[in-house]
Amino acid sequence: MVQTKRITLYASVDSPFPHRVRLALEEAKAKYDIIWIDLIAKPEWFEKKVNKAGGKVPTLIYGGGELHEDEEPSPDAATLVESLVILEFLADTFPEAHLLPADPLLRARARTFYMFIETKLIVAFLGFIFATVSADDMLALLETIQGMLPPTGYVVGEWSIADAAFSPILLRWVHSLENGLAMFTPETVKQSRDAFNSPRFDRLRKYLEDNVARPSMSKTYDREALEKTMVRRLERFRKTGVITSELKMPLP
Ligand SMILES: N[C@@H](CCC(=O)N[C@@H](CS)C(=O)NCC(=O)O)C(=O)O
Repeated sequence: MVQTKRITLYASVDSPFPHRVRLALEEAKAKYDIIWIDLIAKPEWFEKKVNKAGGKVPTLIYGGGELHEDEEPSPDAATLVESLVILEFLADTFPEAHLLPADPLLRARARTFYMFIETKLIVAFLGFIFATVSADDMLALLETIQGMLPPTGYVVGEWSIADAAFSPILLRWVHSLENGLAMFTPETVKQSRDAFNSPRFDRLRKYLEDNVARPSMSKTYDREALEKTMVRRLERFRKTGVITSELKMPLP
């Protein structure tokens, strides 16, 4: 894989957004460094020195030398934010990896799909975890997404950044039903699990299995670490109503 500049990714274990980027980096067989950011005790230096526009992960530094915590990237390095933008950048930077198909129509289809995930699924998923979106609504949305998939394979046939955009969220939803690390009720869990394991979702289950079987997923998904962070995140939510630095709900 041709790669001319150093890549440093700032990521957190629980967030699906840096996970998207790691999937693409692994699929591209890119060489990259990771600096982990604990979002619940976010270090001040991250926003002051690295991502001055909000201190969010993922942040990808392209160029410059090796970076350590509490260190400002060199001025000749580029700072990239927004997971979908970074996915597109990686598809352009690693053309041999075919992170997007060559056919313009398939490329458009991949982008339409990830925009749907971005505008509909992200909000619904957060709402589901924090109990403002019902099991029925979440299942109906997942059924719509399932309907966008081809009969076999990935979103546009071959694996692409559309799958990187979707699979980290789907996986977290399924695992939240297994570990109960969310604010929803046991009835919601049962209804959602029964539905997901029924023939209604055969295609989506197979799609998830196919993604989980890829080395890029096994290398980037640390379920145990994620669950530990979710416990802390839910504790903070119960005490303060804070979901993320931008999202807060009034406590009852
Ligand atoms: N639209 C952004 C979303 C990134 C985002 O919201 N990241 C959250 C983690 S889930 C974050 O870093 N929040 C900063 C904080 O909680 O302090 C993307 O796709 O990259």
